[in-house]
Amino acid sequence: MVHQSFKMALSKIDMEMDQEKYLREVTRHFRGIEKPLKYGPVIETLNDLVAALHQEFATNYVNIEMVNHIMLSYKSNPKEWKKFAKFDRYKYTRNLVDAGNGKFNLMILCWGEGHGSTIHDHSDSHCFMKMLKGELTETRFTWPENTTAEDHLDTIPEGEEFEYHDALQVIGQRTMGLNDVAYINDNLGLHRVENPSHSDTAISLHLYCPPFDTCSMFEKTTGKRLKCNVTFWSKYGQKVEH
Ligand code: 2CO
Ligand code: FE2
Repeated sequence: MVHQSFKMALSKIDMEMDQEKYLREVTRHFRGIEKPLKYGPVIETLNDLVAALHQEFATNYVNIEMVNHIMLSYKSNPKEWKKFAKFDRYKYTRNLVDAGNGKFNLMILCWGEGHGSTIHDHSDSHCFMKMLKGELTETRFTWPENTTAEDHLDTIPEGEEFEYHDALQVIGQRTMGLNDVAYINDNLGLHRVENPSHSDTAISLHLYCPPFDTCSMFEKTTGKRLKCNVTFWSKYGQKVEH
């Protein structure tokens, strides 16, 4: 009887628990892992990686440590991903590899020499970023302080123009090399990612769960926030016409 009601409770959770809500909730606690798990699946190819991710996201109970393990375990093989690696001359490109049945997005980002992102958030999703080629520097920032010009009224000299600054603070910086994985979510801050090389390109594999198509960009010196759409340069190896 006890067993029966336990099963009923579980199936109720299964039906009612929206995976997106569940993943966003785990976002508050997960911090990323640096070594593959001892008991995780063996990932030898990009196809293995995609298959393992589909298996992991098949139910509502995604083990985010396992997702991290899968990203860490894959060893970059250019032959497997080169059909997705499409560059633009002026900015980094986002190339969709797999839409994960709507539960995650797997994509390859191609960074030309010196290309970089704005400072941005990740729309409350998990973001795993793995190096496939070259190096990327990730700089993390605090969220802008939640203050308004009114908080500064007593410090504004009367009759003078007040320019309100709320600069973002740097929390940390790291340079990632081949096969490294970085993890970020909104609780860990904002980031900017840049290819520090002026002679080599860089390529990275990103997994976002849940997927998102808008995020916010931030101005470093003012903390000003701007909502923006994120788009794909190509999908499944085919260029997207805008
Ligand atoms: N988040 C950025 C994007 O999806 C890339 S920086 O690494 O997370 O365009
Ligand atoms: Fe990012």
